[in-house]
Amino acid sequence: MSGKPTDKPEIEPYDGPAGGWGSMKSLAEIGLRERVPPISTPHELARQNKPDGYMCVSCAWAKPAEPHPAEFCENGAKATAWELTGLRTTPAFFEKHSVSELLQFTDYELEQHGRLTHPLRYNPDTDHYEAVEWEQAFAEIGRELKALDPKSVIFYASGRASLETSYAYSLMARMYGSQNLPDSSNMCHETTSVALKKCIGAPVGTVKLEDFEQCDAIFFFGQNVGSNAPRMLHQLEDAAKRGCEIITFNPLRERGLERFINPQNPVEMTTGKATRISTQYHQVKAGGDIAVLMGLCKMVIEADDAAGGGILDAAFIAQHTHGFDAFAATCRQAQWSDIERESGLSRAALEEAARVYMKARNVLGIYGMGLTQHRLGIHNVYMLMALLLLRGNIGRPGAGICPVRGHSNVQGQRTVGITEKPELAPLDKLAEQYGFEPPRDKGMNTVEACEGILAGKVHGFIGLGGNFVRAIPDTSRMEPAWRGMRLTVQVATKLNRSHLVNGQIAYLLPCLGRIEEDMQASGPQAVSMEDSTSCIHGSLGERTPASPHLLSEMKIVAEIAKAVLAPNPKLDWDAWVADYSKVRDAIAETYPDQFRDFNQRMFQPGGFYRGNSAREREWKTASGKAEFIAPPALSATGFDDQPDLFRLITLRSNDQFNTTIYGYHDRFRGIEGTRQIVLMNRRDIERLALAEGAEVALHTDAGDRTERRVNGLRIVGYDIPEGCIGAYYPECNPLIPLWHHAEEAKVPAAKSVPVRIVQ
Ligand SMILES: Nc1nc2c(c(=O)[nH]1)N[C@H]1C(S)=C(S)[C@@H](COP(=O)(O)OP(=O)(O)OC[C@H]3O[C@@H](n4cnc5c(=O)[nH]c(N)nc54)[C@H](O)[C@@H]3O)O[C@H]1N2
Ligand SMILES: Nc1nc2c(c(=O)[nH]1)N[C@H]1C(S)=C(S)[C@@H](COP(=O)(O)OP(=O)(O)OC[C@H]3O[C@@H](n4cnc5c(=O)[nH]c(N)nc54)[C@H](O)[C@@H]3O)O[C@H]1N2
Ligand SMILES: [Mo]
Repeated sequence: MSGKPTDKPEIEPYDGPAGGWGSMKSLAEIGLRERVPPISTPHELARQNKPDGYMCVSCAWAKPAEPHPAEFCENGAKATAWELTGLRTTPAFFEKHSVSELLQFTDYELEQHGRLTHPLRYNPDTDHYEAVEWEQAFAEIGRELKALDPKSVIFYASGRASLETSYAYSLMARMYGSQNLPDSSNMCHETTSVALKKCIGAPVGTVKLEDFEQCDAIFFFGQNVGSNAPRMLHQLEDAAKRGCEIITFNPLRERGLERFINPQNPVEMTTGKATRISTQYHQVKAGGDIAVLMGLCKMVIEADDAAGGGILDAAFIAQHTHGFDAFAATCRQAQWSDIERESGLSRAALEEAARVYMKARNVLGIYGMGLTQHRLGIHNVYMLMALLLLRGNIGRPGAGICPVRGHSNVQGQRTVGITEKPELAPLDKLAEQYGFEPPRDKGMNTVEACEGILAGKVHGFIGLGGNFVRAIPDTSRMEPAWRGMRLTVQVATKLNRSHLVNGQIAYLLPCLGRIEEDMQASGPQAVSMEDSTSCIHGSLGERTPASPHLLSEMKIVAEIAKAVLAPNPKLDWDAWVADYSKVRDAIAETYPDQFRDFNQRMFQPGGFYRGNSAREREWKTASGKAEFIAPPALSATGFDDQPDLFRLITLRSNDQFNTTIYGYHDRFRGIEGTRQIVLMNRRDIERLALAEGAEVALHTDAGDRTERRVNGLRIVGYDIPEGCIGAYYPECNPLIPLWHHAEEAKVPAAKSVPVRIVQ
């Protein structure tokens, strides 16, 4: 099986569970697809997410102290095979294909040639990438950066690079004079970082793995666990078997949230007996979660009113929260007709969910992009937090909030200084530790960087991983503007579209992956990362690198730093590269509370916990208490409903990691051989006199004059609420206006884009 698109795509409902033999079969195909030598994948997978092994390059879900014999999942294995691939994208490949030609390739075609092997410079005269020496690359990048205004240069990071590299990278940017440090989290959980900081005083989740053993109910919003954090299915399965109620809100019936067969459980595998995951499944409208949560909070508050107390945790509310009275008044005034209309759910369904909430002693709130990627995304998070606060469901065992992060070190990158917000970096400490004056003004986040590029104010872009041009909104406007930059440098493992849309001077610098041995002067180097539960893990790669010409990300950052910065007696970049434990010592000095004894603790089973004030019921907020914040509207979409204006949800398939398209099998959704589809309710298809299988275009209708359109999508009748449609990311990114983003957090609102269906 090649994983390529086919002329005859198959669309059939998938009846199996998540996991099970389907995932074992898929695993076997992956090895073949990537031409990984058969013995090497099992060996590497056995080391995945183990205390003495390496941390999976896929998602950021927590790694238990006592791992399963095989602590990996189908998609983690795909990510591993993707990195270990036997295929190579060499200078000969670039001799054969011009950049203009490569621009016609799909995302899948670009990455399928395997790992990059040599540093490359774009030659605009021939329109080809050509191999260069590393020294020459660093010298020219250094010269160019020195000639640019630091405030016009962006230093992006995509959420994978280690804590060590990320710390060094953000330090280098600040020493150079730039605080333009956007991160992939600007497109992802920045909504969480802004909202949780404001309401509980900590920007990250409070839940730890042990809480899954003690919760009585889980309220689960907008996260596709079966595809995007499959190892969490183990915790959900155990909780479900204990009788924990799992109440799910998602427009789509995602398979992992319905049923799961644990591939590592021989009895389940032979009997085919799946565990039911969700006890209630509510197909909320895209953007309808504020209304859902308003309904739930209203029920709880009014039930307490009626009973004369005893349902709310009045003592907790009095001692620990602020703003309850105003919030409760808003809930009491909310009308059920509005709640039902905006959520798309009946009062009876919401009452059923609320009853579980009121009965449960300990409740977890879990969520993903379904809450964060909306115009009013921060209010989604405030509302989920409010529901938990009503019964004191935070800061005690089995209770709390759990945003499921994306990239394997995305949370950690923010922890060690990759942030454009000066208040989030310990600037005084850095000034003292390294004897320099860091920039104090706010830098650009992802959306602001794009605005700067469109306005011609940004002249340089350094990308530490990722595929920025493809991941951001408004692709058709951004690509031409991108070429106006003077310098673009991409540090990467595989070729993607961001490497083809180039500034005047463009470099593509290939780096080691996390699974590969990182040999430096003092010996092989380990690195570390932080998971979704704030636990920090060491990771040691042992694989022979894909090419002898690759450098580690740490080395590349250090060489750029040396080329652009004046020597600093307090910072020896070469010594850091020779021995990463020195970087960890430096991190521990900058963040003594969280990283003390970093080198001693990094291989502790289960990782070491860096702490969370809200988990201790210490509220670092403006009022010194946890905040109830009432929403300004019941819809999170930020636009008015109009006839035939659809809410487009941009989705990941089960066969991709963000812009990396492994193949064309969206197994759980029963879509095979194509990504050019639009999922649509059958009543909508009928009402618009369309037909399943018909080809249509999507057209954004957001009230501005820019034309945004994606053609050639085939209609698939699907179980999705009326008025909502689904289509794949990144193919549909040209439809999202850059200004259509979450208030304050500026996360592109990729889960409710106003579009019309045209022919
Ligand atoms: N295999 C694999 N793993 C990954 C990734 C990958 O691409 N592939 N990406 C990684 C990254 S960076 C991230 S951020 C995470 C993303 O993981 P998720 O947070 O799961 O993100 P999405 O796949 O975009 O899916 C969001 C879910 O929200 C639902 N949804 C959409 N709109 C709404 C809404 O308005 N309300 C509610 N309640 N639900 C809604 C969708 O149906 C979908 O099930 O996964 C990480 N892990
Ligand atoms: N419409 C829509 N847009 C979205 C989203 C959505 O749901 N809908 N989701 C958003 C989210 S949550 C995110 S996180 C962003 C993702 O945005 P990014 O993080 O920028 O994109 P990725 O697709 O993860 O990047 C893939 C590339 O990373 C490089 N890479 C892989 N491993 C390594 C490594 O170890 N080191 C280095 N240096 N490079 C490596 C490879 O070259 C690969 O091609 O997209 C966002 N965009
Ligand atoms: Mo993400």
